[in-house]
Amino acid sequence: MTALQTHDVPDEIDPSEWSLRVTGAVSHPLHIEQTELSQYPAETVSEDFECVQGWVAEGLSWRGIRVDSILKQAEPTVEDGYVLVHAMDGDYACSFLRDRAADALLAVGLDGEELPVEHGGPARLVPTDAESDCWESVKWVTALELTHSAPADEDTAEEIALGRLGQADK
Ligand SMILES: Nc1nc2c(c(=O)[nH]1)N[C@H]1C(S)=C(S)[C@@H](COP(=O)(O)O)O[C@H]1N2
Ligand SMILES: [Mo]
Repeated sequence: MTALQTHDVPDEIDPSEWSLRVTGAVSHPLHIEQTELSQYPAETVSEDFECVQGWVAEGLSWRGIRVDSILKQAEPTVEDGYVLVHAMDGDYACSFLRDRAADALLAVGLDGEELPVEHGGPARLVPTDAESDCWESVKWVTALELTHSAPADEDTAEEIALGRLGQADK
């Protein structure tokens, strides 16, 4: 398997409704439209992607914006803390230590093309450290919420992903 698997796009995903909010413990909450993304510096990262279900996609080339450059603009009011990354598919959200989120890429391109909606377009979080779990690669990212302490109940991604284990091929 050298490509990402293609999963059904949930009904609530409408790329034309997409925008990115940066909320929570920040001095300047942001609301970024898709057309404004080109104002941020972009870079390319090559990675393999491995799902806990046992499949691997090798040599993916992601193009996107370092989350750090977006967070800096929002001016976080806490030194460390967490970033809860929200998606457009319902309650799906994943929590990261602030430094890890800052190092991640907000990917808008894949393998030289615009990131397709079935793989999380307009924007997907791509952690750049080797130790990331598949559910941390949040598709359809719509908000970055800065928090002081670790979000508990709202950090749903792992539970949703593991809840699918043994069901479909996700
Ligand atoms: N918003 C959102 N992101 C998500 C998921 C999801 O259900 N919703 N599933 C995760 C899991 S478990 C995997 S393996 C990958 C699958 O990515 P793909 O559909 O591009 O193959 O997306 C991750 N990101
Ligand atoms: Mo997964």
